Amino acid sequence: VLQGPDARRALTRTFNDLPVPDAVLARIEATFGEALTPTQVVERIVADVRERGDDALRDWTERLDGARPEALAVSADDLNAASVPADLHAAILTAITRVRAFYEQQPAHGFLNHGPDGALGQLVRPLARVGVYVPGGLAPLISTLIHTAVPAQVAGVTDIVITTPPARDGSVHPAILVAARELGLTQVYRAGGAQAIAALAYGTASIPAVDKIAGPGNLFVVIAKRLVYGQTGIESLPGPTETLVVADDSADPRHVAADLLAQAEHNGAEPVLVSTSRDLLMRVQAELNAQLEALPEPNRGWARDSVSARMKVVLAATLDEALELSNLYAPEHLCLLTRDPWSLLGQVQRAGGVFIGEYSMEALGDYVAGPSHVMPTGGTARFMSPVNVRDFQNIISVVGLTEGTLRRIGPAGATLARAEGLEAHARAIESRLPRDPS
Ligand code: HSO
Ligand code: ZN
Repeated sequence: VLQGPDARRALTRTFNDLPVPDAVLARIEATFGEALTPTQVVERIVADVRERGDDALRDWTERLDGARPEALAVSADDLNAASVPADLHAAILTAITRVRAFYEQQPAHGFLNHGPDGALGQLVRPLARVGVYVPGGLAPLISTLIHTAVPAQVAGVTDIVITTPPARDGSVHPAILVAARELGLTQVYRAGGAQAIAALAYGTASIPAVDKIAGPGNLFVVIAKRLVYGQTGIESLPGPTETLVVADDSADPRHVAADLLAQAEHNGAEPVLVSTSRDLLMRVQAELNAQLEALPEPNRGWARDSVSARMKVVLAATLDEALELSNLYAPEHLCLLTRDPWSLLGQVQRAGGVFIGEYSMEALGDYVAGPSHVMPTGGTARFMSPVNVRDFQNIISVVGLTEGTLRRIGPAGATLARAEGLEAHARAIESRLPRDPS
């Protein structure tokens, strides 16, 4: 149990020391025959896909995902034939409807004010082509496709390209295909990891280059997105998930444990518990062990790995200190399980999302609450935001002034230009100002 300065130290992060699980390093050595860093691995993969395109994609998919899909694109027939049980189909539609309704409320329009001085404003335009990365790995993240593509669609993007790692038999999970179909999306490609990010950034014969890549992924995907940024846009750097629960003595230890375990079952997850009650910490510990034992495999193994390798438990002196520590950590998810959680909202400065009270468990937010579950991780919530409509639009500034305005503000512009030593700027302004009559 961490406290005071130890807690501060444990919750302070820098992006470059994103936890790299030992299993990842071991897998790199087994795959490459040498001890490379994840960044070195990504640099190799991206350079290769950039150079050799589809062939490189197939090679890396075979090497890393164990499948060698000749056709990288999912065919229209496969897309149309995909089906899932009726309850799952209905749940997919519920998620799409609720996420869409949420983003339709986001103000995302521009402005153009015409006045006597002329017009100034902002045009808002949808991006032309967006890539959505849907992680495969331990679970087919159906919801992630919905939570990334819907805000893009609300923004007005019509050309949306999906990449997702294929299963070992080369297939894409039918529920992902059904969700794509229900979203009206037809471009689905079998490619995952850094190789898929490289393909989306540089384009290959099969996969078109996009203007922005959105969506979460494992460590390699995050590093790849960082590497290709500039060639293409990225919405944020959502990587392995993390949840910080703030709980006081009123919290139900069963709920606290359940919420921590829900995210712990994600690959590489980091659960954090901050409480003002030592008694609660003890009771959550007991609950956590009991609930872990009760989970089926393979989920138990995944959750146990996150809990044993990365879980942090903090005893805070007050709720103020708990919130201060949370702001320092900048969690992807902040869950408030306290007597009066709404009273803490004003102190929340940095988090991807805040989940208030016992009926707003983060797991519900993962699916059907409304806001996208694609949120900044690794402390990037200090400067990045959850996926939203603005990520899929660009703004164009509009300047359309009158002669009267030029006369009023032109001299200040010319003066600034000369102060910068930029004579041609000053003359361009003055060329259309009336000459001094004297
Ligand atoms: N909690 C994950 C997203 C997710 N959970 C998808 C279930 N499916 C990252 O925020
Ligand atoms: Zn989740």
